[in-house]
Amino acid sequence: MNRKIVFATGNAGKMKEIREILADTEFHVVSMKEEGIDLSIEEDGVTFEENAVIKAKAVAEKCGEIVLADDSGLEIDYLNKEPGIYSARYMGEDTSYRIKNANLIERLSGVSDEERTARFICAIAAVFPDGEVITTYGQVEGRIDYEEKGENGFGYDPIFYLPQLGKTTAQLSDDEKNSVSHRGEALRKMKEELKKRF
Ligand code: ITT
Repeated sequence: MNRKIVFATGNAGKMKEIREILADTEFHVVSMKEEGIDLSIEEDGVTFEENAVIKAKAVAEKCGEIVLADDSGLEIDYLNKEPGIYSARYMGEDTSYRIKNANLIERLSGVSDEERTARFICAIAAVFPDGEVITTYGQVEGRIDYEEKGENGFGYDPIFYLPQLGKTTAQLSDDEKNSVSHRGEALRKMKEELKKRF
């Protein structure tokens, strides 16, 4: 029987990508909701890694499975790396990304291409049933676009432009995004760690 991994996320956009990236493993990946775990977790760490570990440990306390968590976000250099670890909470958790994205574009009005640099960052934490905790990391460099483009992905994807591809990450197919993204990189590293252990 395939070994189970519980993913400690309530974000459906992340979960879709995680399932695709881990599809070629022996693991059966379920969300915390599918595992029947309903938790609101206070993310009070000061780094992506700390918050990923906080989420994974909170769910690991509720089940005996391997638990993974993703903490990620967008750093914009011109805005002193805002929204950073506060990416989900920026302008309020319930504010639509139409509004958040429009606000970030507005805050960069008049700013040149060279100064619009930004990156998506992702830390993945794993808590194993024996208590071992490890993290992996991924990032992808890009720029903040001048308008929203594309319908795929989620969150800040419509304004995150990849100069080398001439597209925002919302204009990429799922496979294309996963092959270049912060989450793809961090999860591929985590797959290697899982292979060493199971
Ligand atoms: P969980 O904590 O339940 O996993 P969350 O959405 O609260 O869900 P985070 O605290 O890690 O997750 O916040 C990440 C935010 O960063 C996310 O809500 C998006 O706004 C943004 N983000 C991260 N990865 C992204 C991606 O691939 N594309 C677009 N936006 C992304």
